Amino acid sequence: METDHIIYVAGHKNPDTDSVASAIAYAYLLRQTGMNAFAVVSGQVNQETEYVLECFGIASPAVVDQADGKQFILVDHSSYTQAIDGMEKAEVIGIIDHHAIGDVQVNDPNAVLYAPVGATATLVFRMYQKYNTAITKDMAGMMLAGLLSDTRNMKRNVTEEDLRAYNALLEIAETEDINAFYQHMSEAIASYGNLSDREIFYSDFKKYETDGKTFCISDVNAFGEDKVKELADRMYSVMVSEFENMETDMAFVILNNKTDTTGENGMYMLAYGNKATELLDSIFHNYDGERYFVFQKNFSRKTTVVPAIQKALKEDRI
Ligand SMILES: [Mn+2]
Repeated sequence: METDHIIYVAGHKNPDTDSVASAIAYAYLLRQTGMNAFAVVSGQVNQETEYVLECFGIASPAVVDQADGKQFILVDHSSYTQAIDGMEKAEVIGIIDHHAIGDVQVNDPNAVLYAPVGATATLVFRMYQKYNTAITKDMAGMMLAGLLSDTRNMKRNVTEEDLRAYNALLEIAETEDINAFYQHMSEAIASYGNLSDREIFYSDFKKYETDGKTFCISDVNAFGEDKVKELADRMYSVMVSEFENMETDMAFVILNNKTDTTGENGMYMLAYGNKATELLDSIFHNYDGERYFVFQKNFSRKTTVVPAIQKALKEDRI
């Protein structure tokens, strides 16, 4: 069967720009090496990714919402809770990721690349160098966008390797005003177009499991403290009404204040579910007693919030 020879390169559910850009750029690289690889997404891309794709004249990858029986390479995730449905019954032949190592099984350990860099795009850039393959202008632009998106304009979780990738990609992509480009990306992601509150809530939503307990975190953005607070209340309503559907023990929302478009200001968090508020307050000690956790600084879900919650759950703190 011909379809047996297609290798799908896919990022996580509720795809973000790094996830989509990495899938596109890595599939492109694999095709240069003779593999029949294609980038796919689990669902519609977000507004930021849409803007970036349009900038570089690239079509949005096809949607694959059932992985069963297909062959995959995963980028930007490695756990079944974040993978396309049916991934347990798919064959995963490779993983490239910068998150904590997940539970997806791969037969060949050499086909797995994990490194704690700022973006998966940096690791895809590493693969281009490994295969000594020229990077086209549009692929450079995509990888650059993935890097900017995950590192909030090179302000967060940036390693030496990210910086090297950034400088090389910037030169190839010929992006004239990188700060303006990032500002447009930020505006796109915080605009949410015509999305309903429920769609906003699920636009960057991830599920985690620690010691048999599950928790979910939705990561959303708004410009300015007033807008953050308004969006926080709307997201709280969604969190409460969707709680049963999430099949989780605890739910959290991170609301980034994107006032400073070259980076980010503070953030809010919300918690709901079995002792979720108590757990979060035991970590950050900043619950306002009613609804909000208020932070002067912005923290990364991946490097700060998730590890802190996992640690608290492991310690059986509540
Ligand atoms: Mn990423």
